[in-house]
Amino acid sequence: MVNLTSRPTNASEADRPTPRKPSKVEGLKESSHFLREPVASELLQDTTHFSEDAVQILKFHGSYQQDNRDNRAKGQEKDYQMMLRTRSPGGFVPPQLYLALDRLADTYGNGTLRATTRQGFQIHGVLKRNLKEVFSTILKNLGSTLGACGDLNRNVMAPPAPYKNRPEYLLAQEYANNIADLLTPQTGAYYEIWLDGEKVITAEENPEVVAARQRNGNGTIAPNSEEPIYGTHYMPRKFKCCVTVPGDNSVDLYSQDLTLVVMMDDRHELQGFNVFAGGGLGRTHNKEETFARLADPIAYVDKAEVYDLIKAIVATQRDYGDRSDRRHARMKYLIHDWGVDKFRSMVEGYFGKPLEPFRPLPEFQYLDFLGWNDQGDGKLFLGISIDNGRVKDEGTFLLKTALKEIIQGLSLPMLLTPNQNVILYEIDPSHKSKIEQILQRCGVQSETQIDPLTRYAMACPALPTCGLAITESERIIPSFIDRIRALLNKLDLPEETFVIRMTGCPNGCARPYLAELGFVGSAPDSYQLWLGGSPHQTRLAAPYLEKLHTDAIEAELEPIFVYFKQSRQPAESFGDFCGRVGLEALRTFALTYSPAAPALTNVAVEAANEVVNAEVVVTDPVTGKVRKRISVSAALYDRLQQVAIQQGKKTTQLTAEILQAYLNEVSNSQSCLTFPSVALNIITNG
Ligand code: SRM
Ligand code: SF4
Repeated sequence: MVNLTSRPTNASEADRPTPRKPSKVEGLKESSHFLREPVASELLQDTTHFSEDAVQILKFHGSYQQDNRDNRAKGQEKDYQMMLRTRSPGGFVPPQLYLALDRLADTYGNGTLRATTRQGFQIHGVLKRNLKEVFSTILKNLGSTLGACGDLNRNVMAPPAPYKNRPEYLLAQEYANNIADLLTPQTGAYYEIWLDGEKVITAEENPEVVAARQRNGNGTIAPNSEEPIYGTHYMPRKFKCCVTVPGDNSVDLYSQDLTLVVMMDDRHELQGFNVFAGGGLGRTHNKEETFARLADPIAYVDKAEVYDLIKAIVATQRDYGDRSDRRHARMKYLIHDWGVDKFRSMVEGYFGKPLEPFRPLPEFQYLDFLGWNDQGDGKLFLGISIDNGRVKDEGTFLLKTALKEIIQGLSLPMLLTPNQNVILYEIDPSHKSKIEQILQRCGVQSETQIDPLTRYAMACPALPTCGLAITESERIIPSFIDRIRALLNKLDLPEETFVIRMTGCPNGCARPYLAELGFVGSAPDSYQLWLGGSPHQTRLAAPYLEKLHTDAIEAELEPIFVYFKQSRQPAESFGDFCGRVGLEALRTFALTYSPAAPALTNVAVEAANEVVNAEVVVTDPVTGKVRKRISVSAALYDRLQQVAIQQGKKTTQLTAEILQAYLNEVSNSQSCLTFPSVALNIITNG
């Protein structure tokens, strides 16, 4: 299905999508009269829930119908409730909106707010009859949910760093906002349904954005449509953008459909943007044709043409993305199927001229901006870690109360981070101690007080609200982290830390495929285990195990951690180690690993010396007989040396222990055990 009639010159007949039956959602979009029906009619009905058709259209407005899965009972109606998600470009939440969300969560929701992995807030647990009140309150308090879900451009991300003296960061926020405006649906449906047609006062749109939305370069828009950029059928699937600055990967730039990197000149003036495209993480278990994919570098674009390029990329996906199979509809599959060169050439058709080559960039690093930071203009900002983004009060932990008190008292704006945390900014230094007192009184720990495993971890909501969850995620990750920390302590790795991410299904909402250790729900109480992502989320991890049962975490992770401890390079991170040695080496090591290493007695160091010298004859101390000739390869000797250093022993001592174990084995059994296998066993078991 194709929305618009005029096609760019670079498109040939062969490029036209093969006509296939459009998916049901395409029909619903077409008959929705630009997102009005059946939502508008069903909202007026006195029912507990919407029909399946209405649910699909409701998503475009920023709300999902869910049910509390903890309360499912055979023969009874589901415990229906709505989730609403804010659209907050760059994570910006003004104080008035935060306080409104806080109130709404208490009055109509489940009493919590959930900071998401795309810098939005979610309210869960809203009944259908209260939906309009919640929508309208958000709208009247400077918020929006339009386009937070559905086949549209989703919340545009940007680094949550309010540095006033670093123009590149200010520009990233500004352009995130402008892209969000450019790609906001223009339908009147949203205000008609939720505000009875009343318009709310919103910030003035940038005139360049307004002009770009109307400019029809080479078929990028349908000039007379209520939706000039999207047309009647909107996008084939969700579309995700971010803007970042060179070197800052706080936004997980490789996971996005479209990433812009702010490019400045030597005088700190904006020149243009480097553009990546084609990232995406959602997949389905046992369907190889679905996969997580990293975004590719595509081009550089001058600042004057950036909106035209964005429209050209959107138009390419809009017109050529798969509209029959929703599992194959994200732009990553278009780029995968076409290859980057063809994709670039098709985009050039809509753009109207050749694209400039991508420019060099420094390495990207993950930054979380937690703790107290200087804003660069005399004021401070404070990053507060939130476990899995859940803002709540529970027992003596009163994060929700603390945030409300601080924001109410000092009227501070907030930036939500892509890692489910919050940053409060515009803080006068004289208020620092007051804020610290409130946080302390409410039991909110600072970033240095929490385990770094927790600080860098993320988990999606999964059960009980997510209808797609196979396993627990947010509710179980704290116990997983405790167990992993206990295991690391046992293995004498108490300082070790790495990025852990967990999801309750393979859709990848907490971006587990970019973590150093990823858990992806695969069967009841079981997780796929992904290893080898980088600490800075610049590389995809790979699936090591298909179904790791929750009971087997220690048993499966211990060999991997031991191998890591023994064979890591200096300062090598866990993810980099797994990525370097590869899954096969990890599996081989785990196969030969036995946690219960036999206690070894100390024996003849002289004998060990001879062993490392090469061909030696060993006399069995029990029988006095010469049993075997043993030789040691240079490689094994190197390994012995390495392991001895790691175990804090002399090479001679380690070798002696190995020799003793070998002799014991041979004297106890007449097995055909070989010296290298004994040696390896001891080396690997430490
Ligand atoms: Fe997601 C669907 C939660 C970020 C990939 N996601 C869902 C739904 C709405 C379930 C549903 O369709 O019924 C989840 C609601 C759960 C609940 O109870 O609240 C859900 N996704 C989330 C959030 C709240 C997770 C979180 O821990 O914060 C994130 C909301 C972000 C936001 O503010 O917009 C969230 N989802 C993501 C991300 C990460 C990202 O965007 O950076 C991804 C992977 C990146 C990507 O899109 O490729 C992601 N969510 C999905 C997918 C798979 C999409 C695909 O291409 O296959 C689905 C299922 C679908 O769309 O069919 C999904
Ligand atoms: Fe739900 Fe799966 Fe997303 Fe988790 S990853 S929120 S289980 S869709």
